Amino acid sequence: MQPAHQKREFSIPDHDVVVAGAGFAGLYLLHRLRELGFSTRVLETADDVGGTWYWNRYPGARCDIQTIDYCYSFDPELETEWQWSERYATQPEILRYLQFVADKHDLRRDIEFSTRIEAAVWNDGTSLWTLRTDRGQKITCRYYVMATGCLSMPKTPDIAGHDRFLGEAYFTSHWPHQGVDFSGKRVAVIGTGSSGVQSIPLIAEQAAELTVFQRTPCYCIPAHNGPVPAHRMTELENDRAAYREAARQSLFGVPLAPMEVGALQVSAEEREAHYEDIWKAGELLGIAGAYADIITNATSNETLCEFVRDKIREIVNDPEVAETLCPKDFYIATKRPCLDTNYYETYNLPHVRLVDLRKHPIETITETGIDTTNASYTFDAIVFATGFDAMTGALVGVDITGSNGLTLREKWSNGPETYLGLMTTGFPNLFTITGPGSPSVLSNMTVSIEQHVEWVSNCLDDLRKNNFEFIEPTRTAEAGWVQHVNDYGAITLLPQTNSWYTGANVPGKPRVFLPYIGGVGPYRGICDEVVERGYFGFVLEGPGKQSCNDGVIRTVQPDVAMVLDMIEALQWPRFETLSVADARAFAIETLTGRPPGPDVGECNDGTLPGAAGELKYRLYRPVSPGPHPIVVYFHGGGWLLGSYDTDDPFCRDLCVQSEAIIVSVDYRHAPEARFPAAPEDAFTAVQWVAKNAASLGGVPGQLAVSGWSAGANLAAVVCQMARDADGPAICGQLLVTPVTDCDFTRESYTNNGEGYFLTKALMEWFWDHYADTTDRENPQASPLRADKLSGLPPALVVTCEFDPLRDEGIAYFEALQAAGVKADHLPCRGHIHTSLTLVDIVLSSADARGAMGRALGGFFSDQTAV
Ligand code: N01
Repeated sequence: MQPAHQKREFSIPDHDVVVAGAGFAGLYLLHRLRELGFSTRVLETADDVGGTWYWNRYPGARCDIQTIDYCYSFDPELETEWQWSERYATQPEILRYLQFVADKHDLRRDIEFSTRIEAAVWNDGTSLWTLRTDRGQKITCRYYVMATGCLSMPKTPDIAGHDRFLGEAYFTSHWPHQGVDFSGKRVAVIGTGSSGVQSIPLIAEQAAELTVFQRTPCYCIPAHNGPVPAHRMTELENDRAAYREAARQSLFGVPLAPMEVGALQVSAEEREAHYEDIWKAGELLGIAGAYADIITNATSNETLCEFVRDKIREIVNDPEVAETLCPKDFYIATKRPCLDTNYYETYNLPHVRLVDLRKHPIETITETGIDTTNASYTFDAIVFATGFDAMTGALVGVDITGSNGLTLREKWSNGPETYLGLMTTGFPNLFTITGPGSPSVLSNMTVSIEQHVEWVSNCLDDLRKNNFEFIEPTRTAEAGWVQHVNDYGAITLLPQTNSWYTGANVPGKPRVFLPYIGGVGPYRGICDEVVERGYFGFVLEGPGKQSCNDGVIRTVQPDVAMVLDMIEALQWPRFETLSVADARAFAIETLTGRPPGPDVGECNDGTLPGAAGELKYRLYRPVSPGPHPIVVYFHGGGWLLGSYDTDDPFCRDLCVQSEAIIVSVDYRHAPEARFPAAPEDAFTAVQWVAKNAASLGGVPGQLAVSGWSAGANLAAVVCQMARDADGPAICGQLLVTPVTDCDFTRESYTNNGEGYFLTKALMEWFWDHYADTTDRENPQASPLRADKLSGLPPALVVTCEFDPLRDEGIAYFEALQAAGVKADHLPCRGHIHTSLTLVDIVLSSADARGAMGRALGGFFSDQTAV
């Protein structure tokens, strides 16, 4: 928690709130804040309302979310007073709509047009923002809200000679109000993002010649503009309130049911038919939501990429042009796809040509045209559709100085840091509408804007009601949120693509995945939870008072949270409430339909002699030619559940990652065979594998052990038994979230004993079935209790932050180290006991699995067999 400001004064400002921008966000904010009785002033650079729809007047400018969704929902009257003429309305119609809203609610009287905020300075002495405008005004306010839009700061042209051209030069982002007539002209368009794709067909209709300069092709699907589809209109009109609420709770801000299956879980024919439907439907969100895994699984994604490429090849007559228009180096929906009208068809026109800047980059713009590395082109007009300094450009474009004298530009020099995309530490009482770290551009903007406007205005109302006049996020909360935003991005393919989502389109901009991809409904839930928990993660101050409920709002990895949510939704019974037989049956049932894990070279089942009868095993062999080192693996399941094949995807993954043979062996289970049956079997199995290494395709002497949970307990115990029995030689132990002790009092049991799938009660149940209390302290049950830990093979101990077993895993690692054993610890932040074995489900554990594979490889290459 930050220290309270000792003598915070709260001077009287000119206005309670100043809002920058009179687009969708600024207009609604003004309306809302006025309703709540805050004196509010909106400052707007343009000479009228509209924001992005004021500036982007290029031919073909339209929304790419259906207009019945891309509109306000706060005013029930407005819903019926305004009728959209088209499914995707044009810029003039959307601008008229915003003007209509401004008139209806008499908003203009509190908007100062043609006024740009140049600087804003926080004064700690008065607890006010002082804003300086380009008209020389100095305005003070208690709260300053940036409603400046995510795509409002055009990218500075980064093409040599861009100011040399003596003909007509236009920017799609600042199009002349009177329009442009290209008739009879030779025109160049640079850029093939949404703005280029929308304007190119219409410019081609007028121009004598059109040359498109393309650096990166985009994926487009046809908009099929026209009337709003009847079924959507009916849905809306049947129950407007329910429709709007569904949008608010949805992933992208449009009430579309999410797909639950992955692209590879259906046949190629079914997939193709589904993609045809998406192509015919003409809906942008249909692409990102085509299948549940389209933005997380590269192979799934590629099926849709290839479908769109085939469409391009069908439409465009010249195969070479078609191939140039096919995106090949990024996954679909990892940057915003485009909705088009006749875009690809335009390249069949005789007066339209495409220049591939990947082959021949622009060298310079000249007085008369454009020179690439292999040709000189002459033009009457050049259109720059080169995009925006997105999400942060407009925010750091104002010279904003916070409480510690740091500017926002300086604070964000390595990328934006926000709490919820709403506020940033060091800049009290400054709010950003749809700021970086919120769903914003990954959603229907109007839904996200309304949610932020309502959150901010309700927040100001709450502050006032409680006699607070100061709000600022804590560093802990902000750092935690930034981590969560990054964690979410990392389980998708999006951060891998060069796009304006990552800042990669602007030279020198730090590469950070800017928006929050957790979905608008879940995000709304988080923002509401923050309020319900007393503005969790914020410092609130008022005359003579301060409050702070500090912490991180989301700590569990996002995909782990989804697994936990799914378990809760399916109302899985708690294992410890079942009979052992039912628990075993249910454990098997939970494996149905799980992803199979990666392919291995070979997978064979066999039997080997255990301590008291035969044991089954499954052997996984790498694809590469052998012989290979061998890892004997013991499955998890609390010594009661599971078998040699239940950790199948995990064993496959270990095999692929380590390039070693994995032999997953069974062992007798409790309660039928209680302690010490399991370690006896485990040790016998290791002895047998060591002896038969060559015939199994292994390298004799290159033997490691591994296991997960109770299996990791056995792996650890076997290492001690092998040391004490003078063999077999084991060159490494990979212990994944091991049980190492029978003590339930460690902090991780207290903190993580409930709510993270493996519970304290379940561990007690396992121990009760496995071992008598007198046996539990035996090192062959609790390896941490061994008198001697020296002389053991090198170890990697993997622990998960939200695992009751975390601290005993750490204790074992520390004890090994203290005993001189070469031991490493891999702590997995935000993970639970089961995270690592859920291959292709918990994608965020993939790096840890890679590290485990490398560690196994390291055991063998070190050849320090003990
Ligand atoms: O900008 P963009 P946009 N030399 O960044 C190229 C929203 N929007 O204005 O990818 C040569 O997507 C650049 O090439 P590359 C929507 O969210 C919505 O079109 O950097 N080329 C790219 O092809 C959209 O995503 C609508 O290799 C250069 C293009 O210029 C976002 O705004 C309509 C270059 C820029 O594409 C931005 O779209 C319009 C250079 N130096 C916009 N620099 C709707 O439909 C850049 N390019 C609602």
